[in-house]
Amino acid sequence: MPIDCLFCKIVAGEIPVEFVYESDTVVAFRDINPQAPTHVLVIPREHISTINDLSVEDEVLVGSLYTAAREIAVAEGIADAGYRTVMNCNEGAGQSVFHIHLHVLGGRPMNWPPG
Ligand code: DGP
Repeated sequence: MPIDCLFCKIVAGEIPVEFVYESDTVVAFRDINPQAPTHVLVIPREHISTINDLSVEDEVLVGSLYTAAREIAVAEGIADAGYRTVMNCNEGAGQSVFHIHLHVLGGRPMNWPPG
């Protein structure tokens, strides 16, 4: 685990956060700065810094982020109305925590294109 990774500390339980979903490979919790009525972050337990660091061995793990998102959307009651999943890569795209995470946003209309 990288010494200063905030999300690794959350996975390890060093920073108390309520998980809205957890499995052997991923956990999910509410964003501290929500941009929609539902704003959940789904992260792998394993540290991966950015999308650029993914390898073919991670394909199942990345898929599990999405199946978690689907379950969360159902539990949050936003699956039918629609929701957005976003994973930012590097600063230029707005990534601020360098442990990959899938944003799950819903509960309001979503605009396109995103800002
Ligand atoms: P991004 O900008 O794509 O790297 O998203 C990082 C998100 O992480 C951002 O929306 C705010 C959220 N976040 C940062 N620190 C914490 C924290 O300590 N707890 C929680 N729950 N969310 C955090």
